[in-house]
Amino acid sequence: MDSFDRHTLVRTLPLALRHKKKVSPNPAVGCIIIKERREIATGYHNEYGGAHAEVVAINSARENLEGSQLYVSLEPCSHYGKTPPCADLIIKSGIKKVVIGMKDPNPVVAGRGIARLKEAGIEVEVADLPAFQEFYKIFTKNITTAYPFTTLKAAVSIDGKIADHNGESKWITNEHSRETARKLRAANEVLITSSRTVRADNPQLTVRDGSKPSPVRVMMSSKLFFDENLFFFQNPDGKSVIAVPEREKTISRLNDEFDGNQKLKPGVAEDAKAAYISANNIADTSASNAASKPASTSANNIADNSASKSAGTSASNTSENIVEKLKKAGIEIIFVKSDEKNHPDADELLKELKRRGFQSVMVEAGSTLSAEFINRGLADELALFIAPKIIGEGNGYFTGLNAFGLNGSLQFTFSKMRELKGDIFLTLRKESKDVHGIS
Ligand code: AOF
Ligand code: ZN
Repeated sequence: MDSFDRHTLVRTLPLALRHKKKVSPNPAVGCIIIKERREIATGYHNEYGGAHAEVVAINSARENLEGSQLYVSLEPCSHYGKTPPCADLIIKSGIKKVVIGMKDPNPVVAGRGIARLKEAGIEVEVADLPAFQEFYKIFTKNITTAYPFTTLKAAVSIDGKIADHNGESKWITNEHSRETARKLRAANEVLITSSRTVRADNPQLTVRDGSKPSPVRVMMSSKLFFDENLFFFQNPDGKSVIAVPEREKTISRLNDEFDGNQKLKPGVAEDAKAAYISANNIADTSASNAASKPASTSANNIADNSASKSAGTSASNTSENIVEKLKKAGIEIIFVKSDEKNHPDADELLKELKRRGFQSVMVEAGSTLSAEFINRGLADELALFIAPKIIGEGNGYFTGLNAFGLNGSLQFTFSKMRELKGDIFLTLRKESKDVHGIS
Protein backbone atom coordinates (compact mmCIF):
# COMPACT_ATOMS: atom_id res chain seq x y z
CA MET A 1 0.00 0.00 0.00
CA ASP A 2 1.57 3.31 -1.04
CA SER A 3 1.40 6.48 1.00
CA PHE A 4 -1.44 7.89 -1.14
CA ASP A 5 -3.57 4.80 -0.38
CA ARG A 6 -2.72 4.94 3.29
CA HIS A 7 -3.40 8.65 3.55
CA THR A 8 -6.75 8.37 1.77
CA LEU A 9 -7.76 5.40 3.87
CA VAL A 10 -6.97 7.17 7.13
CA ARG A 11 -9.16 10.09 5.97
CA THR A 12 -12.17 7.75 6.02
CA LEU A 13 -12.08 7.84 9.85
CA PRO A 14 -12.90 11.51 10.44
CA LEU A 15 -15.41 11.15 7.60
CA ALA A 16 -17.05 8.22 9.41
CA LEU A 17 -17.58 10.51 12.41
CA ARG A 18 -19.62 13.06 10.47
CA HIS A 19 -22.85 11.16 10.96
CA LYS A 20 -25.63 13.39 12.22
CA LYS A 21 -27.73 10.70 13.84
CA LYS A 22 -27.04 7.75 16.05
CA VAL A 23 -25.46 4.81 14.19
CA SER A 24 -24.76 2.68 17.28
CA PRO A 25 -24.92 -0.32 17.68
CA ASN A 26 -23.76 -0.23 14.06
CA PRO A 27 -20.21 0.96 13.49
CA ALA A 28 -19.43 4.41 12.09
CA VAL A 29 -18.09 3.91 8.55
CA GLY A 30 -16.58 6.35 6.05
CA CYS A 31 -15.92 5.88 2.34
CA ILE A 32 -13.98 7.83 -0.32
CA ILE A 33 -13.90 7.11 -4.05
CA ILE A 34 -10.87 8.18 -6.09
CA LYS A 35 -10.45 8.27 -9.85
CA GLU A 36 -7.14 9.19 -11.41
CA ARG A 37 -6.02 10.52 -8.02
CA ARG A 38 -9.04 12.84 -7.78
CA GLU A 39 -11.68 12.47 -5.11
CA ILE A 40 -14.97 11.95 -6.91
CA ALA A 41 -17.27 10.93 -4.05
CA THR A 42 -17.51 10.50 -0.30
CA GLY A 43 -20.06 8.92 1.98
CA TYR A 44 -20.66 7.89 5.55
CA HIS A 45 -23.17 5.78 7.40
CA ASN A 46 -25.42 8.48 8.79
CA GLU A 47 -28.02 6.64 10.79
CA TYR A 48 -28.74 3.23 12.27
CA GLY A 49 -30.78 1.30 9.73
CA GLY A 50 -29.84 3.76 6.97
CA ALA A 51 -27.69 3.39 3.85
CA HIS A 52 -24.16 2.14 4.35
CA ALA A 53 -21.21 4.42 3.63
CA GLU A 54 -20.30 2.77 0.30
CA VAL A 55 -23.87 3.08 -0.98
CA VAL A 56 -23.96 6.77 -0.12
CA ALA A 57 -20.61 7.36 -1.84
CA ILE A 58 -21.44 5.35 -4.97
CA ASN A 59 -24.83 7.01 -5.37
CA SER A 60 -23.39 10.48 -4.95
CA ALA A 61 -20.62 10.10 -7.56
CA ARG A 62 -21.15 12.43 -10.49
CA GLU A 63 -18.73 10.54 -12.71
CA ASN A 64 -18.67 7.07 -14.13
CA LEU A 65 -17.03 4.80 -11.54
CA GLU A 66 -15.43 2.52 -14.12
CA GLY A 67 -11.77 1.97 -13.12
CA SER A 68 -12.01 3.94 -9.85
CA GLN A 69 -10.74 3.01 -6.38
CA LEU A 70 -12.87 2.82 -3.25
CA TYR A 71 -11.45 3.41 0.24
CA VAL A 72 -13.57 2.33 3.18
CA SER A 73 -12.86 2.19 6.90
CA LEU A 74 -14.55 -1.21 7.38
CA GLU A 75 -14.93 -4.22 5.10
CA PRO A 76 -17.94 -3.85 2.77
CA CYS A 77 -20.77 -6.07 3.91
CA SER A 78 -21.83 -9.25 2.16
CA HIS A 79 -25.16 -9.84 3.87
CA TYR A 80 -28.76 -8.79 3.40
CA GLY A 81 -29.32 -6.83 6.58
CA LYS A 82 -31.39 -3.67 6.69
CA THR A 83 -29.84 -2.92 3.31
CA PRO A 84 -28.55 -5.16 0.45
CA PRO A 85 -24.85 -6.15 0.41
CA CYS A 86 -22.45 -3.29 -0.32
CA ALA A 87 -20.01 -5.74 -1.94
CA ASP A 88 -22.56 -6.45 -4.72
CA LEU A 89 -23.10 -2.77 -5.43
CA ILE A 90 -19.33 -2.18 -5.61
CA ILE A 91 -18.96 -5.07 -8.06
CA LYS A 92 -21.76 -3.72 -10.29
CA SER A 93 -20.33 -0.20 -10.26
CA GLY A 94 -17.09 -1.04 -12.14
CA ILE A 95 -14.77 -0.06 -9.26
CA LYS A 96 -11.43 -1.82 -9.83
CA LYS A 97 -9.72 -1.59 -6.46
CA VAL A 98 -10.98 -1.54 -2.87
CA VAL A 99 -8.80 -0.50 0.09
CA ILE A 100 -10.18 -1.49 3.48
CA GLY A 101 -9.25 -0.28 6.96
CA MET A 102 -10.24 -3.42 8.82
CA LYS A 103 -11.98 -6.73 8.27
CA ASP A 104 -15.56 -6.58 9.63
CA PRO A 105 -15.58 -8.49 12.96
CA ASN A 106 -19.35 -9.06 12.57
CA PRO A 107 -19.57 -12.88 12.22
CA VAL A 108 -22.12 -12.51 9.40
CA VAL A 109 -19.52 -10.66 7.33
CA ALA A 110 -16.04 -11.59 8.72
CA GLY A 111 -14.15 -11.75 5.45
CA ARG A 112 -17.04 -12.73 3.16
CA GLY A 113 -17.26 -9.21 1.74
CA ILE A 114 -13.55 -9.30 0.88
CA ALA A 115 -13.89 -12.79 -0.66
CA ARG A 116 -16.84 -11.71 -2.78
CA LEU A 117 -14.97 -8.68 -4.15
CA LYS A 118 -11.91 -10.79 -4.94
CA GLU A 119 -13.99 -13.45 -6.68
CA ALA A 120 -15.37 -10.72 -8.92
CA GLY A 121 -11.80 -9.82 -9.93
CA ILE A 122 -11.51 -6.64 -7.84
CA GLU A 123 -8.11 -5.90 -6.31
CA VAL A 124 -8.52 -5.76 -2.53
CA GLU A 125 -6.12 -4.50 0.12
CA VAL A 126 -6.77 -4.68 3.87
CA ALA A 127 -4.63 -2.30 5.91
CA ASP A 128 -5.37 -3.58 9.40
CA LEU A 129 -3.63 -0.55 10.89
CA PRO A 130 -3.83 -0.17 14.70
CA ALA A 131 -5.81 3.06 14.20
CA PHE A 132 -8.69 1.03 12.74
CA GLN A 133 -8.59 -1.58 15.48
CA GLU A 134 -8.74 1.25 18.01
CA PHE A 135 -11.57 2.96 16.14
CA TYR A 136 -13.65 -0.22 16.06
CA LYS A 137 -12.69 -1.69 19.45
CA ILE A 138 -16.11 -1.09 21.03
CA PHE A 139 -17.96 -2.43 17.98
CA THR A 140 -15.64 -5.46 17.81
CA LYS A 141 -16.14 -6.44 21.43
CA ASN A 142 -19.91 -5.98 21.27
CA ILE A 143 -20.53 -7.78 17.99
CA THR A 144 -18.38 -10.78 18.93
CA THR A 145 -19.23 -11.29 22.62
CA ALA A 146 -22.04 -10.95 25.17
CA TYR A 147 -20.10 -8.21 26.95
CA PRO A 148 -19.62 -4.47 26.58
CA PHE A 149 -16.09 -3.10 26.04
CA THR A 150 -14.74 -2.63 29.55
CA THR A 151 -11.99 -0.28 30.71
CA LEU A 152 -10.47 -0.39 34.16
CA LYS A 153 -9.26 3.02 35.27
CA ALA A 154 -6.93 3.92 38.14
CA ALA A 155 -4.80 6.80 39.38
CA VAL A 156 -1.65 5.38 40.93
CA SER A 157 1.71 6.38 42.33
CA ILE A 158 4.84 4.77 40.88
CA ASP A 159 4.76 2.28 43.75
CA GLY A 160 1.29 1.27 42.58
CA LYS A 161 -0.72 2.87 45.38
CA ILE A 162 -4.22 4.31 44.98
CA ALA A 163 -4.44 5.62 48.56
CA ASP A 164 -2.04 6.30 51.44
CA HIS A 165 -1.92 4.57 54.83
CA ASN A 166 -4.80 6.79 56.03
CA GLY A 167 -6.94 5.82 53.08
CA GLU A 168 -6.42 9.28 51.58
CA SER A 169 -6.60 9.26 47.79
CA LYS A 170 -7.27 12.93 46.97
CA TRP A 171 -5.22 13.62 45.00
CA ILE A 172 -2.52 11.30 43.75
CA THR A 173 -2.44 12.59 40.19
CA ASN A 174 -2.39 16.20 39.03
CA GLU A 175 -5.31 18.32 37.79
CA HIS A 176 -4.50 17.56 34.14
CA SER A 177 -4.75 13.85 34.79
CA ARG A 178 -8.06 14.33 36.57
CA GLU A 179 -9.43 16.46 33.77
CA THR A 180 -8.37 13.78 31.28
CA ALA A 181 -10.00 11.13 33.44
CA ARG A 182 -13.26 13.04 33.25
CA LYS A 183 -13.00 13.10 29.47
CA LEU A 184 -12.41 9.40 29.56
CA ARG A 185 -15.63 9.05 31.53
CA ALA A 186 -17.49 10.88 28.78
CA ALA A 187 -16.24 8.29 26.28
CA ASN A 188 -18.10 5.56 28.13
CA GLU A 189 -21.80 4.86 28.48
CA VAL A 190 -21.57 3.38 31.97
CA LEU A 191 -19.30 3.87 34.99
CA ILE A 192 -19.13 1.06 37.48
CA THR A 193 -17.98 1.64 41.01
CA SER A 194 -18.30 -0.09 44.36
CA SER A 195 -20.29 0.84 47.45
CA ARG A 196 -16.97 0.88 49.29
CA THR A 197 -15.60 3.58 46.98
CA VAL A 198 -18.84 5.57 47.13
CA ARG A 199 -18.72 5.53 50.92
CA ALA A 200 -15.01 6.18 51.31
CA ASP A 201 -14.37 8.73 48.56
CA ASN A 202 -17.81 10.15 47.80
CA PRO A 203 -16.86 10.53 44.11
CA GLN A 204 -19.02 12.64 41.83
CA LEU A 205 -18.52 10.34 38.85
CA THR A 206 -19.64 13.01 36.44
CA VAL A 207 -18.08 14.56 33.37
CA ARG A 208 -18.59 18.18 34.45
CA ASP A 209 -18.58 19.45 30.90
CA GLY A 210 -21.90 20.89 29.79
CA SER A 211 -21.45 19.67 26.22
CA LYS A 212 -21.19 15.99 27.09
CA PRO A 213 -23.58 13.80 29.01
CA SER A 214 -22.29 11.99 32.06
CA PRO A 215 -22.42 8.21 31.82
CA VAL A 216 -24.82 6.13 33.85
CA ARG A 217 -23.26 5.47 37.28
CA VAL A 218 -23.67 1.93 38.51
CA MET A 219 -22.72 1.16 42.10
CA MET A 220 -22.16 -2.49 42.93
CA SER A 221 -23.30 -3.20 46.46
CA SER A 222 -24.10 -6.34 48.43
CA LYS A 223 -27.02 -4.50 50.07
CA LEU A 224 -29.54 -1.88 49.13
CA PHE A 225 -28.81 1.32 51.03
CA PHE A 226 -29.47 5.03 50.87
CA ASP A 227 -27.39 7.93 52.14
CA GLU A 228 -28.45 11.39 51.06
CA ASN A 229 -25.05 12.82 52.02
CA LEU A 230 -23.32 11.02 49.20
CA PHE A 231 -23.20 12.43 45.66
CA PHE A 232 -24.25 9.11 44.24
CA PHE A 233 -27.65 9.35 45.95
CA GLN A 234 -28.12 12.99 45.08
CA ASN A 235 -28.32 11.74 41.51
CA PRO A 236 -27.96 15.17 39.85
CA ASP A 237 -28.69 14.01 36.32
CA GLY A 238 -30.92 11.06 37.05
CA LYS A 239 -28.43 8.39 36.13
CA SER A 240 -27.56 6.55 39.32
CA VAL A 241 -28.17 2.82 39.46
CA ILE A 242 -27.55 0.45 42.33
CA ALA A 243 -26.67 -3.13 41.39
CA VAL A 244 -27.40 -5.64 44.13
CA PRO A 245 -27.67 -9.44 44.38
CA GLU A 246 -31.05 -10.93 43.53
CA ARG A 247 -31.64 -11.97 47.12
CA GLU A 248 -32.11 -8.27 47.98
CA LYS A 249 -35.31 -8.45 45.95
CA THR A 250 -36.93 -10.76 48.46
CA ILE A 251 -35.43 -9.01 51.43
CA SER A 252 -36.81 -5.69 50.35
CA ARG A 253 -40.12 -7.33 49.32
CA LEU A 254 -40.10 -5.64 45.99
CA ASN A 255 -42.98 -6.41 43.74
CA ASP A 256 -43.16 -6.37 39.96
CA GLU A 257 -44.46 -2.86 40.01
CA PHE A 258 -41.05 -1.66 41.06
CA ASP A 259 -38.71 -3.85 39.15
CA GLY A 260 -35.69 -1.74 38.37
CA ASN A 261 -34.61 -4.45 35.96
CA GLN A 262 -37.20 -3.35 33.45
CA LYS A 263 -36.23 0.26 33.23
CA LEU A 264 -32.66 1.14 32.53
CA LYS A 265 -32.08 1.54 28.82
CA PRO A 266 -29.34 3.44 27.06
CA GLY A 267 -31.47 6.44 26.16
CA VAL A 268 -28.78 8.66 27.58
CA ALA A 269 -25.96 6.60 26.20
CA GLU A 270 -23.30 8.04 23.98
CA ASP A 271 -22.58 6.40 20.67
CA ALA A 272 -19.33 5.39 19.07
CA LYS A 273 -18.81 8.84 17.61
CA ALA A 274 -18.62 10.65 20.91
CA ALA A 275 -16.62 7.80 22.37
CA TYR A 276 -14.01 8.02 19.65
CA ILE A 277 -13.75 11.80 19.69
CA SER A 278 -13.50 11.83 23.39
CA ALA A 279 -10.96 9.05 23.55
CA ASN A 280 -8.76 10.70 20.99
CA ASN A 281 -8.89 14.25 22.24
CA ILE A 282 -8.34 13.11 25.70
CA ALA A 283 -4.97 14.74 26.24
CA ASP A 284 -6.02 18.07 24.75
CA THR A 285 -6.67 19.60 28.08
CA SER A 286 -6.04 23.28 28.33
CA ALA A 287 -8.29 24.83 30.93
CA SER A 288 -8.39 23.00 34.18
CA ASN A 289 -11.80 22.95 35.76
CA ALA A 290 -11.65 23.23 39.46
CA ALA A 291 -13.57 20.30 40.85
CA SER A 292 -16.51 21.42 42.88
CA LYS A 293 -16.23 20.65 46.52
CA PRO A 294 -17.71 17.34 47.58
CA ALA A 295 -20.55 17.40 50.07
CA SER A 296 -19.39 17.14 53.62
CA THR A 297 -19.49 13.48 54.41
CA SER A 298 -17.28 12.75 57.33
CA ALA A 299 -16.17 9.21 57.98
CA ASN A 300 -18.15 9.34 61.21
CA ASN A 301 -21.29 10.30 59.42
CA ILE A 302 -21.06 7.29 57.16
CA ALA A 303 -20.24 4.99 60.02
CA ASP A 304 -23.23 6.31 61.99
CA ASN A 305 -25.55 5.83 59.08
CA SER A 306 -24.52 2.30 58.36
CA ALA A 307 -24.55 1.43 62.04
CA SER A 308 -28.16 2.51 62.39
CA LYS A 309 -29.02 0.71 59.16
CA SER A 310 -27.58 -2.58 60.23
CA ALA A 311 -29.28 -2.25 63.61
CA GLY A 312 -32.49 -2.06 61.56
CA THR A 313 -34.48 -0.60 64.43
CA SER A 314 -35.39 2.82 63.14
CA ALA A 315 -38.50 2.85 60.98
CA SER A 316 -36.81 5.14 58.46
CA ASN A 317 -34.19 2.51 57.72
CA THR A 318 -36.28 -0.54 56.97
CA SER A 319 -35.68 -2.16 53.58
CA GLU A 320 -38.96 -0.86 52.25
CA ASN A 321 -38.06 2.63 53.27
CA ILE A 322 -34.71 2.40 51.58
CA VAL A 323 -36.46 1.30 48.40
CA GLU A 324 -38.88 4.20 48.75
CA LYS A 325 -36.02 6.64 49.14
CA LEU A 326 -34.16 5.22 46.17
CA LYS A 327 -37.34 5.44 44.13
CA LYS A 328 -37.94 9.03 45.17
CA ALA A 329 -34.38 9.96 44.26
CA GLY A 330 -34.89 8.38 40.83
CA ILE A 331 -32.27 5.73 41.46
CA GLU A 332 -32.81 2.48 39.63
CA ILE A 333 -32.02 -0.97 40.90
CA ILE A 334 -30.50 -3.80 38.92
CA PHE A 335 -30.67 -7.26 40.43
CA VAL A 336 -27.97 -9.67 39.39
CA LYS A 337 -26.90 -13.12 40.53
CA SER A 338 -24.55 -13.00 43.46
CA ASP A 339 -21.03 -14.36 43.41
CA GLU A 340 -19.71 -16.73 46.08
CA LYS A 341 -18.92 -13.77 48.36
CA ASN A 342 -22.55 -12.61 48.16
CA HIS A 343 -21.62 -9.60 46.07
CA PRO A 344 -23.35 -8.84 42.80
CA ASP A 345 -21.53 -10.90 40.18
CA ALA A 346 -19.41 -8.65 37.97
CA ASP A 347 -19.65 -10.94 34.95
CA GLU A 348 -23.46 -11.09 35.21
CA LEU A 349 -23.69 -7.33 35.64
CA LEU A 350 -21.69 -6.67 32.48
CA LYS A 351 -23.86 -9.07 30.49
CA GLU A 352 -27.01 -7.45 31.89
CA LEU A 353 -25.74 -4.00 30.85
CA LYS A 354 -24.98 -5.35 27.39
CA ARG A 355 -28.49 -6.84 27.12
CA ARG A 356 -29.83 -3.37 27.81
CA GLY A 357 -27.81 -1.98 24.94
CA PHE A 358 -24.84 -0.43 26.74
CA GLN A 359 -21.67 -0.95 24.75
CA SER A 360 -18.91 0.65 26.79
CA VAL A 361 -18.19 0.53 30.50
CA MET A 362 -15.48 2.01 32.66
CA VAL A 363 -14.73 0.66 36.12
CA GLU A 364 -13.57 3.26 38.64
CA ALA A 365 -13.31 1.50 41.92
CA GLY A 366 -10.89 0.48 44.63
CA SER A 367 -8.36 -2.30 44.69
CA THR A 368 -10.75 -5.16 45.52
CA LEU A 369 -13.25 -4.62 42.70
CA SER A 370 -10.40 -3.80 40.29
CA ALA A 371 -8.78 -7.15 41.14
CA GLU A 372 -12.12 -8.89 40.65
CA PHE A 373 -12.41 -7.56 37.10
CA ILE A 374 -8.86 -8.75 36.36
CA ASN A 375 -9.31 -12.16 38.00
CA ARG A 376 -12.49 -12.74 36.02
CA GLY A 377 -10.88 -11.64 32.77
CA LEU A 378 -13.40 -8.82 32.35
CA ALA A 379 -11.13 -5.85 31.64
CA ASP A 380 -10.36 -5.22 27.97
CA GLU A 381 -8.31 -2.13 28.60
CA LEU A 382 -6.48 -0.53 31.50
CA ALA A 383 -6.37 3.26 31.74
CA LEU A 384 -3.63 4.20 34.15
CA PHE A 385 -2.78 7.67 35.35
CA ILE A 386 0.62 7.51 36.97
CA ALA A 387 2.01 10.21 39.27
CA PRO A 388 5.78 10.37 39.83
CA LYS A 389 5.58 9.87 43.60
CA ILE A 390 6.18 7.11 46.08
CA ILE A 391 3.49 6.88 48.73
CA GLY A 392 4.78 3.86 50.58
CA GLU A 393 2.44 2.02 52.93
CA GLY A 394 -1.12 2.24 51.61
CA ASN A 395 -3.67 0.62 49.31
CA GLY A 396 -2.32 -0.99 46.18
CA TYR A 397 -3.92 -0.80 42.75
CA PHE A 398 -5.12 -4.39 43.25
CA THR A 399 -6.02 -6.41 46.32
CA GLY A 400 -6.69 -10.12 45.98
CA LEU A 401 -5.33 -10.86 42.53
CA ASN A 402 -4.98 -14.54 41.66
CA ALA A 403 -1.48 -15.99 41.72
CA PHE A 404 -1.04 -15.96 37.96
CA GLY A 405 2.71 -16.60 38.22
CA LEU A 406 5.27 -15.52 35.71
CA ASN A 407 4.33 -18.27 33.29
CA GLY A 408 0.62 -17.61 33.57
CA SER A 409 0.91 -13.83 33.72
CA LEU A 410 -1.79 -11.86 31.95
CA GLN A 411 -0.30 -10.13 28.96
CA PHE A 412 -1.14 -6.56 27.99
CA THR A 413 0.20 -4.33 25.26
CA PHE A 414 0.78 -0.62 25.63
CA SER A 415 -1.58 1.08 23.22
CA LYS A 416 -1.19 4.75 24.13
CA MET A 417 1.15 6.78 26.24
CA ARG A 418 0.90 10.49 26.92
CA GLU A 419 2.56 12.88 29.28
CA LEU A 420 0.15 15.03 31.26
CA LYS A 421 2.27 17.83 32.63
CA GLY A 422 4.38 15.60 34.82
CA ASP A 423 2.03 12.63 35.12
CA ILE A 424 1.83 9.82 32.58
CA PHE A 425 -1.35 8.46 31.05
CA LEU A 426 -1.04 4.90 29.81
CA THR A 427 -3.60 2.73 28.12
CA LEU A 428 -3.02 -0.98 27.87
CA ARG A 429 -5.03 -3.54 25.91
CA LYS A 430 -5.48 -7.09 26.99
CA GLU A 431 -3.85 -9.37 24.49
CA SER A 432 -6.23 -11.81 22.88
CA LYS A 433 -5.84 -13.95 19.86
CA ASP A 434 -9.55 -14.54 19.50
CA VAL A 435 -11.72 -12.60 17.09
CA HIS A 436 -10.80 -12.64 13.45
CA GLY A 437 -7.16 -11.84 13.89
CA ILE A 438 -7.78 -8.71 15.95
CA SER A 439 -5.52 -8.52 18.95
C1 AOF B 1 -20.76 -1.56 5.58
N1 AOF B 1 -20.91 -0.22 5.48
O1 AOF B 1 -21.55 1.75 6.31
C2 AOF B 1 -21.77 -0.16 7.67
C3 AOF B 1 -21.55 -1.55 7.76
O2 AOF B 1 -28.33 -3.92 9.61
P1 AOF B 1 -27.45 -3.40 8.52
O3 AOF B 1 -27.83 -3.86 7.16
O4 AOF B 1 -27.25 -1.91 8.57
O5 AOF B 1 -26.02 -4.06 8.75
C4 AOF B 1 -25.29 -3.76 9.91
C5 AOF B 1 -23.94 -4.44 9.83
O6 AOF B 1 -23.29 -4.02 8.63
C6 AOF B 1 -23.02 -4.02 10.94
O7 AOF B 1 -23.11 -4.88 12.07
C7 AOF B 1 -21.65 -4.14 10.30
O8 AOF B 1 -21.23 -5.49 10.25
C8 AOF B 1 -21.96 -3.68 8.90
N2 AOF B 1 -21.86 -2.21 8.87
N3 AOF B 1 -21.03 -2.18 6.72
O9 AOF B 1 -20.36 -2.19 4.60
C9 AOF B 1 -21.41 0.51 6.47
N4 AOF B 1 -22.29 0.55 8.70
ZN1 ZN C 1 -22.80 -2.53 3.71
